[in-house]
Amino acid sequence: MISKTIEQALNAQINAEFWSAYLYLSMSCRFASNGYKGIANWFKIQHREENDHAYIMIDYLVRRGGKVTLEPIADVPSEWATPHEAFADTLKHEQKVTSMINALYAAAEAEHDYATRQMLNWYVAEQVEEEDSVQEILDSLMRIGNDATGLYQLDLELAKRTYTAPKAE
Ligand code: OFO
Repeated sequence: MISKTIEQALNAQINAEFWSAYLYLSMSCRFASNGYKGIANWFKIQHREENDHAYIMIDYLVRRGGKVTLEPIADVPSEWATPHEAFADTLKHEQKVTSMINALYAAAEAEHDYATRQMLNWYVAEQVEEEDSVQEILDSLMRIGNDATGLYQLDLELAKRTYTAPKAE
């Protein structure tokens, strides 16, 4: 059985993961409409990964005898002036998600809920990867600046990203 405190905290995180999915789908649509197929592809895969993050937590909560409560997903922005602006927002968002995962981890420790703590280890590692991959793209965008050829090359590069199902339990 899982405590009410952890149940509520996991439900809030599930909602946050779906919000992230929605945010990245919005970014994907925005750049697809503006001819950046590679960037649109990158964000669409990001969208799928965020859904996975939510599904993993849903499965875990069910297995622990908890109740999953799906709350409405709040509105997401839909306008980004440049790819740089979208990836800068993405990094800021992922840093916020890292803090949320850390807070969940601390809550699980405070409740002596070691199973939840262990499940969250996967998210802790995933956040390191999330922040790192976005930072890498932002670094490229900084170097590219206003160079259209550089942006074109980066778009081709991001078109190569493929979806891989997560290996979390
Ligand atoms: Fe679920 O990691 Fe991004 O938000």
